[in-house]
Amino acid sequence: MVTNRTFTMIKPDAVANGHIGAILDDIIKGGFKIVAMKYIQLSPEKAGEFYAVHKERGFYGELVSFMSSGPIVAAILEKDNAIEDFRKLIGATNPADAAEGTIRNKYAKSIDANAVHGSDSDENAQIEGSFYFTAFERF
Ligand code: RTP
Ligand code: MG
Repeated sequence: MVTNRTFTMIKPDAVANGHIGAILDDIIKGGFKIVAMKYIQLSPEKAGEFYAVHKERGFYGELVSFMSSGPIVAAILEKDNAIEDFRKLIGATNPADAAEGTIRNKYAKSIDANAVHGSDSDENAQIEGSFYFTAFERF
């Protein structure tokens, strides 16, 4: 398994608010290389499938409806220590707790509309990347 990769989505709020360019710029300046990328809108079914791990959580319904509410950018990123470094770059889940200068601090409005996703483990990065991209679509 490739372990120096993570998976991200620029969520519907950040896309709608015009932050795709700024967020990609932060990601690239943060030392990440883009190895796959697409602009896509999830159906509620596909969003539910992606977030199936959160099915039992109280926020699942809202999360699925939010994530299917508009287009997103999905990407696989590469860097040494990618999982941990990317979560540092994006900041805490709740933007109110996100450190100064992080992507969520700069571009997120609420815990639901929190601008970006970042994988939480090598295993999930692999699963999430494969949800969006075939082997042919990755470098
Ligand atoms: P993500 O997966 O989006 O990178 O965020 P995360 O690991 O920091 O958070 P996670 O626990 O995986 O939750 C996934 C997304 O669900 C929303 N959420 N809402 N209302 C709540 O208490 C709550 N908790 C989580 C967030 O939008 C979070 O990004
Ligand atoms: Mg997560």
